Amino acid sequence: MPDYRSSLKGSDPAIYNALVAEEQRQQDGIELIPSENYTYPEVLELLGSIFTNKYSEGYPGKRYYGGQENTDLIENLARARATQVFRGEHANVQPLSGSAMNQAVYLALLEPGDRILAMDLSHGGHLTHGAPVSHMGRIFDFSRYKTLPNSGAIDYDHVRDMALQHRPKLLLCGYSSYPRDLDYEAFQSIADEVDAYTMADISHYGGLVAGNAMPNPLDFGFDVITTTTHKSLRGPRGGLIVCKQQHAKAIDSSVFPGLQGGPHMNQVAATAFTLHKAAQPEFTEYCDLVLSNAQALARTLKVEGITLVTGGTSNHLLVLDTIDSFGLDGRDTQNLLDEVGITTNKQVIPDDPLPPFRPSGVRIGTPAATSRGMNNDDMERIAKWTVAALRCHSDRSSIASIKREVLDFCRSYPVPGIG
Ligand code: DSN
Repeated sequence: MPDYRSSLKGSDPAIYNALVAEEQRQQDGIELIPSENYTYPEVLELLGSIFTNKYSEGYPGKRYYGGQENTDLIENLARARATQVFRGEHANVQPLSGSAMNQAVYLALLEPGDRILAMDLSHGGHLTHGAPVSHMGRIFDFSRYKTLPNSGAIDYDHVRDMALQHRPKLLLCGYSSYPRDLDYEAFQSIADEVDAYTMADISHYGGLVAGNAMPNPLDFGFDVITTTTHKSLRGPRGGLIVCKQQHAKAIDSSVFPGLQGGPHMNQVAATAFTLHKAAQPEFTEYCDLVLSNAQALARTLKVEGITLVTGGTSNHLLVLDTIDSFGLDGRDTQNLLDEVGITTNKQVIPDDPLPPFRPSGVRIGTPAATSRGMNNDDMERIAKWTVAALRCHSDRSSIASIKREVLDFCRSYPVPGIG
């Protein structure tokens, strides 16, 4: 194999140095952003492989260009593994990432102007679920359900009332900042009542569904699931769609030629490998640890008196109300935690009185830390460092001492793929 790194050092030292610095940053800190993860060394190898040289418009057996014997093989494997792991009838593994993946589904099943009922972004939904600033928010007619003011949980009676009132053609669930599991049976029964398609964007917890640690919407009769491949699934950046056979043709044509040109075959190869890993018993152990680590974080934070949206978690993520807990907004919290080597992201909380760039909370999660082998005891330590840093934020020597402890701790947990 050619040594790309050593040639990069000579040919573009600025980019090489940034790469080395990023390796150091990832190794020296605790990654708590719930949508991030450390991928497998094999995925890095495949992403940097010569599959990146190939154009493969079309699908296996029906491509526009020649020379597809190896690309057909990897895409067929990726599709077969996706349908097996997610117990679906058809899979498309070409979406370049999450936005294109969701757009492809809307455009496959609906006509512009059709109505979609989805979770409000500020209550834990996602930008691509029709936020007014997104193109899809302008092309389709989105109605948005919110969570309950007191508990922060979804009220399925409210979703049903909205569905009866707005008669959507698509009922969409899934979240990027909702710390609870979903009742897919309730969603499916509401959709049946109004004759809507059902779609679950399980991007955040796709790995946990693949590892059988969380319920699979397809088992409840959903039409489509979408998931990015780089979050809890631990794969390359990308998206995949798994659907009922009746939607296969519409979804495939919507991805290509509807929305995209040539797929990234290096990414498809890495997705195939990731799905092979997701089918192994060790992956289920990993997913169980992701969930129990989230419980351990929540337990310790609650003992410390921290306010958690919905009072806790039943998935891989937690949303902390930092204004209520520390009198610090999410931006200041994120910046302070960066200083001690704990990476989080500022986050709006339901009905947040503050703006998105300076919201009332932060979001944390356990997939990345768990990929480094961190366990329940480690989560307790991380929660205590987090609280200590935020409580003594104006005391520079305490901040420096927490930073040193975090750094020492991180040395015991090498990042997969670095070194
Ligand atoms: N940016 C991702 C997240 O953090 O949830 C979703 O797109």
